[in-house]
Amino acid sequence: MTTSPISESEQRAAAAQYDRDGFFLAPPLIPAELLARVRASIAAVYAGKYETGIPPIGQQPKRTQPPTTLVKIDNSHRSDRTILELVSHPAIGRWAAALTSAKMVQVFATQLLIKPPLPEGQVSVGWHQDMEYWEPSLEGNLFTAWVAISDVTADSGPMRFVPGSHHWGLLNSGDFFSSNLDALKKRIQEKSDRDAWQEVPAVLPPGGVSFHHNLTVHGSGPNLSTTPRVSFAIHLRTENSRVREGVKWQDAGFLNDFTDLQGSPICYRETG
Ligand SMILES: O=C(O)CCC(=O)C(=O)O
Repeated sequence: MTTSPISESEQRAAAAQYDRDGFFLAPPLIPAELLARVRASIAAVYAGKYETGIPPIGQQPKRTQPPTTLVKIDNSHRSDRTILELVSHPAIGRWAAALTSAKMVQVFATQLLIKPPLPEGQVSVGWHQDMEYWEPSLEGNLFTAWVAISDVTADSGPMRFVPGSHHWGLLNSGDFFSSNLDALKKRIQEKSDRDAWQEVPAVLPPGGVSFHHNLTVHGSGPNLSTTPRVSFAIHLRTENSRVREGVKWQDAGFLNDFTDLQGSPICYRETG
């Protein structure tokens, strides 16, 4: 677990890697003590118990059994103070700022993702670019931090990134909700007019964090381990981003109003 400040040379190397590849795997950032509390909060939210009385976005089924499909719970940080503490953790903010040279970093949406261990073909996350989902409402410097709560091993269906794909432009050819990764890969290759395709798995220990650019192509395969893969995707913006003209927050779905600091907490602000 790294709490130490990020040195200038470390920052330069990390930012260069992020610019080149479109993603970066930070050293583990979240203390074990917080992870233990977050796991208890996840169990409560999963069961429909909301500490703040605010439900997550969208219809949540009554859950009394372990999951049999991908669980995606949007904005549970509004429902639970410990989850809010995690997603706005200053260590995530510091690394986010270091990678993007930001003066300010703000959370604008989160997803709790639980991928149960199930055979091939049943639960994957289809190749996509995050911007496909944000482009109607937002523009500018937007990106994602992904925090491993469980041990994300090579066989647990880790996220996989296609390095350099953030230079391919917005392709609008992905689908988070499809498990047909091969068909999506073909569609993305055709649209981007590229045969070359490399995949890098983001294997992370509990508390490990990856960051990816809003145009980086990513997805994940089935969880072939014996335990659920548990994580949070934390969607972030810098001061160099904005709501598109004419967009009203009530029409922006799972995106939180930037002026609502409970829904959109600030996790980094430059001082001095
Ligand atoms: O958890 C995954 O496998 C995919 C998550 C994702 O698409 C994201 O964090 O943007």
